[in-house]
Amino acid sequence: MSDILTPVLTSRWAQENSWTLETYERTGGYRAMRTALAGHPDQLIQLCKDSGLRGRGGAGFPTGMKWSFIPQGGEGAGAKPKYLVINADEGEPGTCKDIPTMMADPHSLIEGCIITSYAIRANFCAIYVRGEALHPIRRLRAAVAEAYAQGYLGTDILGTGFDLEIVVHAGAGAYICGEETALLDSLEGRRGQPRLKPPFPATAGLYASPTVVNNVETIASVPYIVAGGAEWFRTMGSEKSPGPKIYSVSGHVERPGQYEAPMGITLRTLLELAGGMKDGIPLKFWTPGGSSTPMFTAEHLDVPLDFEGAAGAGSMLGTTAVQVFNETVSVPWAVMKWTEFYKHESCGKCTPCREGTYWLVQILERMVHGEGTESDVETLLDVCDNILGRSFCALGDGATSPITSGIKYFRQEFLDLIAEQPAVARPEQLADVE
Ligand code: L3W
Ligand code: SF4
Repeated sequence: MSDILTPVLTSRWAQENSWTLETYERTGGYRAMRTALAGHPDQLIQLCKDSGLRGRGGAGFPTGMKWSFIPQGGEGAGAKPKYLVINADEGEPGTCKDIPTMMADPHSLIEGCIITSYAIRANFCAIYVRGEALHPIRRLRAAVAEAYAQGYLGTDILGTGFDLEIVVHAGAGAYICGEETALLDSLEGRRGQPRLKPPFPATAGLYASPTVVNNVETIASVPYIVAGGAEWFRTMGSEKSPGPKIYSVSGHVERPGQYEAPMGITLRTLLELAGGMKDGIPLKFWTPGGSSTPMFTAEHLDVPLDFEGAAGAGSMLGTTAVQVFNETVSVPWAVMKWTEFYKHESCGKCTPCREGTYWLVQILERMVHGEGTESDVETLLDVCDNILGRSFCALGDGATSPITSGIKYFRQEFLDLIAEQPAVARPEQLADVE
């Protein structure tokens, strides 16, 4: 099984003091930066395009193409500055890949930030970290300080004439601030709520200037692409979804954790890596990429977990947060808990999501507590239909995924709640889930 483990992004995680500059440099760190700064920025954009790297935050947008949207030229007086913003507001339920990356290998992200900033001609980079993640914030700040002290950040980096400042910014703990434009508002000191797109951040982002917003894992991949080349990167994964990926596996498995593997791995293989189902109790349902991605069942064990494979089977790759649930778990109960999360995190800006998530929770809670009515399943689907595609941002759409997919695969379980009115609210069900 070890032959399918890459590892690239996690290659330093087991090293002693893996987070220090000393370990990073001893294991080849900051060499890619030297290579990159010796070349032309446009070569880096082309390299990123050639590698096929796609955004690791959920949407899979081609990274090199995003960089190329930053307008170049017009560097004289009046030209707007360019910015790089790292979305480290990891908040999607089940997602735990960016925080471990920042804890174990913060310099890979910093080196990626330097190379990317040079490529897009940015002299300022903000890393927006989820506010609750105190330890990663401290570790990242310590690593940034090390990089400044070594001359890798600041003015005239390594005598190349390139200047870069990096600021590690702590968010205030709102899921919506993982949406890129809400994140930008929050970074500017405003209440984090999504902006209308277009204009996309590449045109008008931070302080209305051209801004690349990329996920931590995306940018941490960049030094490896510069060091190994586009062809090497494409030896992993599939043609349209190349490269390695960190899958966060949680729930009813023997060994929950982060597993790095080439894009396109299946749940069947991931389960083998994670020691199989906990206590041998069979699989019932799972999410390929967090709760915002429609759930899968035991029928989907061989779906390739890349952007095309997940979409082809009716879901999304999302953040590759693989949450695994065994047969003891009530689907309506799990769906209710996820929906409570979305209701709580809805920013309230638009009516379909603000009101819709409220009503979804009302209906699910009364069903789960044995007080449902015969029309509840259809009402749930109707409310979802009025949220999906009618909300201002992806949070509203994501809130409907657990419900519509749960009813799609387990409709009878919802109907049984009404027919039998059993008491199924059993929070202790997941007490042993790590
Ligand atoms: C310039 C254009 N730029 C698109 C850029 C856009 C963004 C990226 C992707 O949502 C998904 C969501 C969550 N000119 C452009 C352009 N861009 N067209 O490309 O954009 P988009 O709109 O496809 O997606 P998004 O708004 O970034 C991300 C899902 O991921 N998700 C994520 C959850 C949470 C986390 C987390 O906790 N860290 O990621 C899980 O499934 O639901 O569908 O940069 O500007 N013409
Ligand atoms: Fe806010 Fe929800 Fe509307 Fe997004 S969909 S803008 S989170 S209310």
